[in-house]
Amino acid sequence: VDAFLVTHRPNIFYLTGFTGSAGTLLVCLAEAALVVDGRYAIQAREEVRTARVRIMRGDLLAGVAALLRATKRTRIAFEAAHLSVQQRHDLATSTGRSVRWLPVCGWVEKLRAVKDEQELELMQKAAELASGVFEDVLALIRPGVREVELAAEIEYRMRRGGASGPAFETIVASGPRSALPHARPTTKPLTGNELVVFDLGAILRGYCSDLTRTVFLGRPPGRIRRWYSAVRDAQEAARETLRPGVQAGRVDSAARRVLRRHGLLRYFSHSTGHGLGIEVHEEPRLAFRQPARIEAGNVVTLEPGVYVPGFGGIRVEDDVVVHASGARLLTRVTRDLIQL
Ligand SMILES: [Mn+2]
Repeated sequence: VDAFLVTHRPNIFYLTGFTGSAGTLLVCLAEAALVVDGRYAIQAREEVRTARVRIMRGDLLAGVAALLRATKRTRIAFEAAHLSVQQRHDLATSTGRSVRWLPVCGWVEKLRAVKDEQELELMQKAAELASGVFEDVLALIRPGVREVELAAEIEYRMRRGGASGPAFETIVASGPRSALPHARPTTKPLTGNELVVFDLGAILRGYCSDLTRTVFLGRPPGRIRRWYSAVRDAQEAARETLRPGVQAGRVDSAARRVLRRHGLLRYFSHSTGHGLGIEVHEEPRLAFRQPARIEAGNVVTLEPGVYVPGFGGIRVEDDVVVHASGARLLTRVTRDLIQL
């Protein structure tokens, strides 16, 4: 291709360092141009070293089309997953028949999946921030406090710790609501003798963390202790499988095997983990029969769980980086069942 049009913000950030909310990147063989509007003129020039900054009035894609008309580039790749049908139509209309638009997928995502030392340092800090905040908030967890209050405390403290925001909407799910893997916090107060799932993550200088712990308020009955250790063992089995060259699906099945042995597999309703970085869900996916190979430098979550409808759920999630010899933990909170 003569050029590659990058429209996905996390990809633009990865390639240029630009953190603005609107921008389009045109990568050619010898140079690249970041097209932004006047709001980002100062910021883009400060942040971006790897591309020329072009300030445009009006629609950014129309600006890109004008650039392309002027440069006689004829084969342009675009990010098929990150351009709307309308945008694709408008581009084709404004560049005319001289330009061939080629849909491509995952070009930058594939690069992003392998983190360099500098990225790993940031991700370690993002993981430590989430870990520290969770440990601090433990002191506030007691019967009577509402889910939303704890979620607010977590997000506030992450922000105070330097996060630009939460990596996703913080989950605090208590009692039967903990059986919903993506429960939103409600005004429900915590009560005694119930499970509470906390899932939180911080964005620190562009990089995400993602941490889940399950707490029991009171003395957990034997059944819950057994389920909890099955989930923890499933996570451990996945972690032991994780190394460069292994298929992502094998990491997932290592966790599934443990849960099956405990008769809990039918309560595990999602995949074992996902890549983590500039986005909270990225490559590689640790999902059922996923054939992609794990590489050194991948950062993934390991988060098996069991969700029993009407009763409650248990999930344990950590972030790990893959090294030549295996997986190293980035998050650092006890993985024992926390009793309060
Ligand atoms: Mn996760």
